[in-house]
Amino acid sequence: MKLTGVELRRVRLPLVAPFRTSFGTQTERTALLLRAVGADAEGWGECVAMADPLYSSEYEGACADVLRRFLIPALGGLRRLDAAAVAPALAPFKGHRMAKAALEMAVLDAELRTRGEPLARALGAVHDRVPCGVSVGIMDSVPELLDAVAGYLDEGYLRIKLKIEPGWDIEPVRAVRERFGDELLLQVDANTAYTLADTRHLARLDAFGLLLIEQPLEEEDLLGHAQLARSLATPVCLDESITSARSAAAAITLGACSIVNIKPGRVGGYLEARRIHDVCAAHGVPVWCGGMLETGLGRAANVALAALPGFTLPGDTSASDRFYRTDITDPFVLADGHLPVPDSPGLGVVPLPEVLEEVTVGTEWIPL
Ligand code: OSB
Ligand code: MG
Repeated sequence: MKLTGVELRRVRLPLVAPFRTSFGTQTERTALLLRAVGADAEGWGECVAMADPLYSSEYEGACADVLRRFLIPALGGLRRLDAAAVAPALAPFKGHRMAKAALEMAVLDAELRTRGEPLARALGAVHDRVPCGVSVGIMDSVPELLDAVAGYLDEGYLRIKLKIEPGWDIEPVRAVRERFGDELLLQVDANTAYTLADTRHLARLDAFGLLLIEQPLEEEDLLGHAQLARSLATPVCLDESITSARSAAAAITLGACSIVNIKPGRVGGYLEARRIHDVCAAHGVPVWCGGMLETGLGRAANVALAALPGFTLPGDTSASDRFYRTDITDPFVLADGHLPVPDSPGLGVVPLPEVLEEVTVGTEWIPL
């Protein structure tokens, strides 16, 4: 069955509370959703790019543009819905991994729904639920942070990740460790906010028994991360720097990281994400599933991925209500610190029509 076209849909969802990172403060999530339509099947994709190019070079408007002008038209030659054929068909176009990932996700969902196969099974999942962590933004004060962390722990989250930046690192980490004890699984994420000149400062985090420090230095700086890793007891984990299975292999070989955050959007899709999982497993490197404030669509797929055997650390696979009062799918609800892995065909979830209508800012049909 051939693809007849793809609908691009821009949605806007308010966040339950502002989310501050070292690169900015978000109060709403705008996102691009894709609906790949074949003769008798359709599939959903979600593009994780943000409104502005602050996390990486990609942003929503550019993703819509490259999808409409280059990527979707390049699938006109596909003779049937086949997710494995998407990346090769898009390979001539450089970069734009988040846009490519969204398109592959939509085709993959359509293909699996046609076959009646859940995404988790197709990827090689071995669990029917996954342990969940939560990413906690930078706050105005330490007491406010402690209240937020206490709330998440009450909800059952099994691991806490603190966003850090220069001026918000040692003290908040110390306060959380002192208040919640040594048993708490705790890690930090700098989103590239430091330089090698901060090495001695970051080594002060070694006192707090962190699981890892995520992406302290800039995206391109694998050698810098390798040098930093030699000076820290805290394991270095990479997020932004890992854009493919090849870059993961390079980072591991160089000693730039000993743990990898896998985000399918950042690496061009769920199939490349699985290859990164495999490369890391072959090197004995633990992985965990990152998040990009996904709606229920991307969340469903991330939970399926996180059920693969190498995902041995809790991910940023939090419940729908971590960010959204009303998700566009049936909400993912935490049970005993875990989320259930969807077991229906494809993503296993679909948007709720009324909610989708409410959050839609605009739609565009790209015929093939
Ligand atoms: O670096 O992991 C990150 C959100 C947006 C962009 C980058 C990151 C994040 C998060 C939140 O930390 C993850 C989530 O729960 O979706
Ligand atoms: Mg990160």
